[in-house]
Formats: sequence, C-alpha cells, structure tokens
Amino acid sequence: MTARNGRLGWSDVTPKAHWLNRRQIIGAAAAALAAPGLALPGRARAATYPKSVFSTDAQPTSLEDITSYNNFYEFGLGKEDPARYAGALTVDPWSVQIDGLVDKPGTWDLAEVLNGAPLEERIYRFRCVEAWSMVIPWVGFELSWLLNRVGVQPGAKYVAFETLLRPEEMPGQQTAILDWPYREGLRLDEAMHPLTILATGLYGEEMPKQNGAPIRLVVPWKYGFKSIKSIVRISLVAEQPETTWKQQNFREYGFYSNVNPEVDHPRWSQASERVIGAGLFGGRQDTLMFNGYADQVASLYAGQDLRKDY
Ligand SMILES: Nc1nc2c(c(=O)[nH]1)N[C@H]1C(S)=C(S)[C@@H](COP(=O)(O)O)O[C@H]1N2
Ligand SMILES: [Mo]
Repeated sequence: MTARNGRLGWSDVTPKAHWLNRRQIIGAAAAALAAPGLALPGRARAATYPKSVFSTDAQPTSLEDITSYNNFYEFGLGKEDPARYAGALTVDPWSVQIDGLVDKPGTWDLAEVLNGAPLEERIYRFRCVEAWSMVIPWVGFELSWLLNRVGVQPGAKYVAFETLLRPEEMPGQQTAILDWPYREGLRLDEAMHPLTILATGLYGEEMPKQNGAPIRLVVPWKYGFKSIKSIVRISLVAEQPETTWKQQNFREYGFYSNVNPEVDHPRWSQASERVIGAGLFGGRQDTLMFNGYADQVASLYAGQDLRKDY
C-alpha cells in the first residue's frame, strides 16, 4: 500500500462506462445548480472526494459486481438477495445511538453524525472469510473522528456496533438464521486506527442499500463480516462484546478475524482468494497477511498469538 503519487488516478482505473456516466451526472448537476429554479435530481450526488494515502492502487471491482454480489443476511442467504430485496429498507430518517462510556451519549440524526465529517475516498481491498475478494472505492471518514467527538472515557476498551432491527423490511430477520440484530465489535485501538472507517458511499455516490446504507463500518484488514452494515448503535464498553458470527460458531469465526493466510478456516484454506469480476481465467490470487495492511496494523497485535486470537 503506497501513496498514489505518480500512479494512475481514480478516473484512470474506474471502468470507463461508469466513469463517463459519473461525469455526465456531475455535468448535469452543475448545470442544474447554475440554472436558478431547477431542482437537483435525487441521484445526482456523485462527487469527487479527496484521495487518501491509505488507498490501494489495485484495480477497483466494477460497480455492477460490488452491488450485485453481496452478503447481507437480513435480506437472505443468497449473494443476489440483497440487491433484490434491500430496496425496501427505509434509510431516511436514520439515527445512530452512541452510548456507554462516552462523555456525550445520545441519539443523533444521521445528518448530525455527518456534520463536518472529513469525507474521503478510500480504495480498500476487501476480503470475505468465504475466500473471495474485491477492491472497493468507499467514501467515508475515520471512525476515530466520531469517537473523539463524543469523547471516549478511560474505562472504555472495546466498541460494539449494532445493525438495524426491522423485520418488516428485512425478510431475513423473520427467520432464525442468525441471532438478530447483527452485532460486531472492535478493540478500542482497532477502532481508533486510521484505516478503520465509517463509510457512507462508494464510487462517489451515496451507499447502495445492499452495501449497508446509510452508514456501515469498513475494517479492511479483517474478514468482511466484521464490517457491519446499516449501523444504528455504537457503544463504548469495558468488556469484549458478543458478536453475531462468533456467537453463531466460535470455532470458525473469532472475535479478531484478521485476514491471515496462515490460519485456515476449519473447513477451507485461507491461503488464496477468488477475485470477483476477474473473469473465468486467472481469478485467484494469494491472500496477504492482514489483507495487505500488515505495515499499518501488525503492531496492534505485537505479543499476541494470532492462532489463538483468531
Ligand atoms: N448487518 C450485516 N452486516 C454485514 C453482513 C450481514 O449479513 N449483515 N455481512 C458481512 C459480510 S460476511 C461481508 S463479506 C460484508 C459484505 O459487504 P458488501 O456486500 O458490501 O461487499 O458485509 C458484512 N456486514
Ligand atoms: Mo463475508
């Protein structure tokens, strides 16, 4: 992972049809703004955000693949279920409860959460525990920015997250495939790490519902299930919180779940991964320690046995 100096820019690596489409949208939006009395169309939110030195220079997966091959069990077990059913999810209004060991607990409207947020584009590798991967151009901000705003108290050691519980709109929640609501957690130092973001969009547009609208976590060095979607609650706590997949099967899904090619899943190897969208041939690559972010995060785990703390 390197700074992007001297490398191809986003427009160079974005699939061209989509980029042209984005430019047309931006052009239309600018025209609408320039013409008094013309309303800005709802979807014309595409915008460019500052590039981050944390972005990978790897080729982003297409928007089509990122939004049609998803895991979001609230909408079903199939990869195509979220794109089919998540449209029913109401994401406006949306509020986020922030509680526990913080100076300013409360329930904030999403607009208040995002007020002043330093949004950036973060092109991250994304590795699912099922041994497939993508490269996703998120839009988001560092979780630490929000935690610093609400004031983390000294006793806090972990951060717990919860997804919305609304079975009327989420058919998967009408079944017992998981213990709802979906819950995740990070150690406080992981949560405060600059790579850890709350994402509100991808490809320069607001977050598609199937990807976890309106706000979701992204922790690029951990298996994808840690990156919890559609967050309604963030709690600062003293003890390691219960998390959905660990509760489901603690032997297969540990609390840490750092991407690690040397620690296999009990039922399959984690040494390599299927690259989504890479075509019929040559679609596998070796999995990297901490998903390629070892330089940035390995020090968080100094002195820990990663086979034990899987
Ligand atoms: N609430 C919730 N968050 C979730 C999931 C889920 O089922 N429910 N699936 C996880 C898994 S297993 C993965 S791989 C990623 C998938 O994110 P994507 O669909 O945006 O690629 O979301 C994670 N976050
Ligand atoms: Mo996953």
